[in-house]
Amino acid sequence: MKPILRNLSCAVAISTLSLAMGTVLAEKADSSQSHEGTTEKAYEGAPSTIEASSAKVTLTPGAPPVTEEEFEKAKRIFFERCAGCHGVLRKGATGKALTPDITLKRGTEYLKVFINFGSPAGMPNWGTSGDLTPEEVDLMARYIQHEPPMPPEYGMKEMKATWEVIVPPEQRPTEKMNSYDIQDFFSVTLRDAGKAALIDSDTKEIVTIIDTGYAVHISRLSASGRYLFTIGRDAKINLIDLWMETPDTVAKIKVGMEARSVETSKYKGWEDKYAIAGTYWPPQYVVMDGDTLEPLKIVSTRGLTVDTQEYHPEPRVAAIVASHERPEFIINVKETGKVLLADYSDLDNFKTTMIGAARFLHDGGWDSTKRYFMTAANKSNKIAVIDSKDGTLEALIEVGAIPHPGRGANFVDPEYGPVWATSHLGDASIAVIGTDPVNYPDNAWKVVRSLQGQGGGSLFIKTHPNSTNLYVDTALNPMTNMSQSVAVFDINNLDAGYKVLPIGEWAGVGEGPKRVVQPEYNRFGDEVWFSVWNGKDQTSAIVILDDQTRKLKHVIKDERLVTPTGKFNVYNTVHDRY
Ligand code: DHE
Repeated sequence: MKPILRNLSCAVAISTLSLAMGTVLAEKADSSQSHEGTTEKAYEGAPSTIEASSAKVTLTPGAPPVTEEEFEKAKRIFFERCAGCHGVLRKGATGKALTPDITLKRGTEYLKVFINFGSPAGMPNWGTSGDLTPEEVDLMARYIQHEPPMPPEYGMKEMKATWEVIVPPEQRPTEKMNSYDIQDFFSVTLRDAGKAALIDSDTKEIVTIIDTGYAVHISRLSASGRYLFTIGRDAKINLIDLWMETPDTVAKIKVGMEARSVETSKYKGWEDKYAIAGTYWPPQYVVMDGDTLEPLKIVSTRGLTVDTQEYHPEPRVAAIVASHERPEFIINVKETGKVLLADYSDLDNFKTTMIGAARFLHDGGWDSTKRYFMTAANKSNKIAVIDSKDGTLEALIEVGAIPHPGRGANFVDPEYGPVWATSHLGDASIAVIGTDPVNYPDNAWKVVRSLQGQGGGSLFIKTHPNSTNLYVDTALNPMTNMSQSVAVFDINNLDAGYKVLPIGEWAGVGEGPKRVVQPEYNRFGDEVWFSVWNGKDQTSAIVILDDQTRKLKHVIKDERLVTPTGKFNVYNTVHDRY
C-alpha cells in the first residue's frame, strides 16, 4: 500500500492542512471566536492516513447518484478532512454520526447548507471558508448519503509483511557505545517532517535525526531506558537503540493504517520484554516483542459503548500506559469509553479486564504513586481514575470543558496534599484533584482547586518533583498572545495566580503562528523545554528556561527542526515523572 504522502495531490492537501494547523486556522479562529469548538476542531482535524482508494465502495439505494470518479474524490476529501471528527465509518466521534439512516432523511440541500456554513457546535464552514468549492460541497452532501466505504482490515499477515529487523539483537552493542548521558536525551517529534530529533540536554546539540512514520506522534521508552519507540500517524513504529555509537533504528513495523499510541512493559520482571501499539484503524491493539517488534498478539476493540450499550464498529485506541502493579497494559478505548487492562503474562490465555468509564477516552497519566491512572473522558468532561492495583474504577470526576492533560502534572499542594492536575481545551480552568486516599481521604478524587489559567485551548500542563513551578500551555487558543505564551503558577502560592512568559517572542523566529506547546523538563528538573511550533516552511525553535529563575537559558534553532511538537525526556518518560 502506498503511503498517502507519495500521492502528490494528497501531499498538497496534507501540507495545506498542516499549514492550516499552523497558520490558517489561527487566523480563521481569530475571526470566529464565537464559533464554539473551533479550537477543538483545529486539533481534531489532522488528515487520516488511510489511503482512500483502499476503502471499498457500497452504493446505497435511494441515495443521490455519485459517479465512480466522484466517489474516489469524495472518499479522499472525507478521509483527509472529515474522518478525524466523524470517524472513518461515520459512526460519530467528536463530530456527529453521518450514517445513511440519518443523512438520507436530511437530504442533499440540507446537508449542503451544513457543509457550506458549518455549525455553532463546531462543524467548520468548509464552503464559505473556501476550503471546498461549491461543486465539492455538493459532492460531499451526496456522498455522505451512501454507506461509508470500509477500509481494509489489517492483521498478522499485513503486519509481518512490513516488519523489518535491521540489526538483530545478537548484533547489537552489549554496552553503551557512546559517551552521551542518554538518560537526559530528548526525543523531539518533528511533526511535518516525519522525523524525530534526538537532542542531548548537556550540549543542547542535535545528536541525530531519524526518519520515522508520517506525522510522528509520540515517543516512549523501554523500562531500561535503552530503547526508544516512536509511532507515526501512519502506524509505523521505529525501535531505536540508544546504546549505538549514533543511536539509530534497529527494527520497524507498520501495525495498521492509522495510530497514535505506543508503550512498553514496565512491571518488575517484564522490563523491555513487550511493546504494545494501539491503532485508530483498524480499531485494535497489538502486543509485540520488545527487542524486535515481532507482532505476537492482535486484539480487536470493537464492541459496545459504556453508556447506551450500542455496537460501535470503530472504537479507536487512544492512550496506553504500562502498569507498575501488575503485568498489564492499560488501554483507553475512545468511542466505547472503556478502559482495558490487558494481562501480558500469558499471551495464549490472554485475559483482559474491561472497566466502564465514560466517552471519549483520550489521554492521561499516573498519579505520583503510579497506582492510579488518571485519564480524560473528553466529551464527558470527566477524569476517570483507574486503580491499577485492584483493577477497578476508583472514581469519575466532573471537571471543566474537554479536559486535555497530556499525562497531567503531579505535585504536593500546600493545603490539600498530593494532587494531579489537568488543563482544558474548552475553558480556562485547571482542575487540581486530590490523589491521596490514605493521608487525605477527604480530598481524594475531588477537585480541590479550580485555578484560572490564561484561556482555553490548552493541551499540556507540566511540573517536576524538583520544581515548584506549574506550566500550562494554551497552544490552541485563538488569541495569538495566548497561543504564543505560557502561564506559570507558583505551586507554593497558587492563589497568587499565574505569570505569563512570552516564549514565542523569546524564540526570535520571526513570522508565523509560533504556537508554544508541551512543556517538558530535563531529568533533574532544573530546565524546562518548550516547542515553538511554526508552519512547515517557517523557522521553529525549542526554547529552554532556567526553571528556578524562569529566565531564558537557551534557544535551539536549526533548519532541521521542522515543526517540533512533543518532546520526551528519556529519564522522565521511563520513570513516568510529570
Ligand atoms: Fe496528540 C498524545 C491523539 C493531535 C501532540 N495524542 C496523544 C495521545 C493520543 C493522541 C491518543 C496519547 C498517547 C499515549 O499516551 O499513549 N492527537 C491525538 C489525536 O487524535 C489528535 C486530536 C488529532 C490527530 O489527528 O492526530 C491529536 N496531538 C495532536 C496535535 O495536533 C499535537 C498538538 C501536535 C502533533 O505533534 O501532532 C499533538 N499528542 C501530542 C503530544 C502527545 C500526544 C505531544 C504526548 C503528550 C505527552 O506528554 O505524553
